[in-house]
Amino acid sequence: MENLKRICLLIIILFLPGFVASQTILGEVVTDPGNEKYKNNTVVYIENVDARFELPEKNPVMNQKELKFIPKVLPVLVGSTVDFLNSDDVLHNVFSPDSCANKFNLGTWKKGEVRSVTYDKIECVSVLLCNVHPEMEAYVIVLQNPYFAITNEKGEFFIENVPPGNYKLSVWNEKLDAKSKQITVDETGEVIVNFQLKR
Ligand SMILES: [Cu+2]
Repeated sequence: MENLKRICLLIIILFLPGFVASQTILGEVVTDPGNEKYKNNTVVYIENVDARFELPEKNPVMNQKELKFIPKVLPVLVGSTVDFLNSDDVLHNVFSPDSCANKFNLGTWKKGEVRSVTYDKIECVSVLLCNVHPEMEAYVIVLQNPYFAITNEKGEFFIENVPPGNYKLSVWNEKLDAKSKQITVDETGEVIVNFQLKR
């Protein structure tokens, strides 16, 4: 009997970490009438989580295809190296004029080639431009932790596998702004948060 108790206790201890549930934060961003087109591509992110995070195994990619940067907005974990890829038959360039983090000019290169930049300053917004095509523009948003999401065309977002805690949830949008919100993620259920984006 005593042995059985011991075995049970051992099983509980071994599997306990697996029972610490992680939750989803979800919701949508809404805008004033006339600004609906900006709902898309809003970054929703937790400002700070007290932990260190592993970088993703694969570098995030910013593509240049059909004379556009794809994606238009790329949120990344701080320390990430972004691979810039040219998928067009024409030459493209990538440069960033903002001095906030990573003022750079990667030069001009042809199809299939990749050049890279490492982003190591938190909450920095890096504007990306191409000096061959002035209409091309995109953004890299550098974040402290991997708990971020980007809204779809309906303005919806999902941040998954968030550990329980109290957090400040913020948004970044190319044209609009919204107040940050204090949220609590506990062990049960989802957290629903909506944002009103304004000019
Ligand atoms: Cu270009």
